Amino acid sequence: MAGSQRYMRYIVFALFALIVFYFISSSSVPSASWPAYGESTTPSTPNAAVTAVTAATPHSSTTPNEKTLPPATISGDRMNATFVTLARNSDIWEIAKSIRHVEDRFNRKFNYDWVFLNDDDFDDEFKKITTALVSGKTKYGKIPKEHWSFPEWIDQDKAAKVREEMKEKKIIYGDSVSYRHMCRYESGFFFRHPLMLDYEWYWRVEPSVELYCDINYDTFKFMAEKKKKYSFTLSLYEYVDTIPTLWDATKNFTKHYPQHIAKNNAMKFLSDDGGETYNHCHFWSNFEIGNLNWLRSQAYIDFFTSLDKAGGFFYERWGDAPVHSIAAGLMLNKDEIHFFNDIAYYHVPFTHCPTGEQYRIDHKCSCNPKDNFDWNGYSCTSRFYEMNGMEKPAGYEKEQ
Ligand SMILES: Nc1nc2c(ncn2[C@@H]2O[C@H](COP(=O)(O)OP(=O)(O)OP(=O)(O)O)[C@@H](O)[C@H]2O)c(=O)[nH]1
Ligand SMILES: [Mg+2]
Repeated sequence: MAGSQRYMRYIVFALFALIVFYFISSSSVPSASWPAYGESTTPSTPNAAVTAVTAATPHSSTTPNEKTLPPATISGDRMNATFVTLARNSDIWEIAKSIRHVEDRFNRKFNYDWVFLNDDDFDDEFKKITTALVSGKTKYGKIPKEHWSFPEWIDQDKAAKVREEMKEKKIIYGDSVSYRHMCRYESGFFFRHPLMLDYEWYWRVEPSVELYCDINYDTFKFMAEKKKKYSFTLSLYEYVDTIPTLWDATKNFTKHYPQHIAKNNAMKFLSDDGGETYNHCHFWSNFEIGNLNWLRSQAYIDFFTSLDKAGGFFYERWGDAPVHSIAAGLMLNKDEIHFFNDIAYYHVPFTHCPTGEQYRIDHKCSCNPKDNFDWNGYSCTSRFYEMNGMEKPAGYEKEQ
C-alpha cells in the first residue's frame, strides 16, 4: 500500500509538472510567424523579439550591392525649354508611348516641362495620363480659332476643288481639311501660343515616335552653347505634288525681303542650281529641337506671312516640314543647323539609327543599324554633310 501511494504521488507530480510546462510554453515563448514578402510586418502591439528576427532576415541571406549608380536626375541648372506636342484627345495612347520613350531615354534625368496644344479642349483622361507620365510640369492649351481656320482671303470653292483633285490622285492627306490646318499651325503659330511664350527652346514630339539610345546630356544646353537654332535627325525629299508652287512663293519672299537672307546660308542643301529651283530636300519636322525666338523673329514671321498670303496651305498642301526647312536653310547661317546623329529616332516609316557601333554600345541603343535611313538614296543627309564639308561617320558605306 505504501508503495502504491508513492507511485500515485509520482504520477500526480508528473501531471502537475506537465501542466506547468504547457502554460509556460504557450504564454511566454514567442511563436515564429513569418510575413509573406511585401506584407506589412508591423503588429498592432510591437513584439520586440518578432521585429528583430524579421528585420534581420533579408540581410542575413544576401549581400549588399556596393556599386554606385548614377544620380536619377542630372545636377545643374536647366534651360528655359519645353517639349511641345500638338494632339487630339484620341491620340492619347500613341502620345503616351512617345512620352515613355522620351522620358526613359532623356527627360527623367532633366525633368523639362511639356506643353500640349489642341484645337479642341483636352479631356480629363488625356490630362491625367500625360501628367502621370511626364516628369516635368505639364500644360494644356487650346488653340485660338483664328489660328485654326481659313483666312478670309482664301477662296473656299477653289480650296475644295483642289481637295477633290488630290483625293482622286490619291495624294496622302490630299482631301483633308484638318491636316491642312495642322500644317499651317505648325508652320506659323505654335511658337506664338501664350503657353509657349514662357520658353526659349522647344523639342517637338509626335504620337508614336521612338527613341533608341540614351541621351545623357542636356540637348537644349548643347543648342545654346553651340549657337544652334534648328536641328534634325532625318531628312528626305518632299512629295512634289503637295508643293508645286512653294519655291515660287519663296522666291517672291526673298525678292521682297533680301535683308532676311543669311549670308552664309544653307541654300546648297535646298537647291542644286543656286536657288533657281528647289530640290525638295527638307528636314523631317516631326522631330525638332529649336529656338523659339528665331521662329518669333521678324524674319520668320515675314516669311510665314508671305507664304500664308500666297494660299498654298489650302490651294496645295504645303507641309510644315518644307516650310521650316526652307526658312532655316535661307535665314539661318548653315552652322546654326544641327544634325543630331546621336539621337536615335523613329517616326513611321523612317529610322535614324546612329552610324558608329561604339556609340551605339556606349549609349545602350536598341535600333538595328540596317534600318538607318541616312545613307539611303531618298535621304538628303549626305547633302547636309557635303554642304558643311563634314566627313561621313566611319562605317556609313555599310549602311547604304
Ligand atoms: N489637335 C489636333 N492635332 C492634330 C490634328 N491633326 C494632326 N494633329 C497632330 O499633329 C501632328 C502631326 O500629325 P500626324 O497625323 O502625325 O501627321 P504626319 O506625321 O504627317 O502623318 P503620320 O504619318 O500619320 O504620322 C501630330 O502630333 C498629331 O497628333 C488635328 O486635327 N487636331
Ligand atoms: Mg506623325
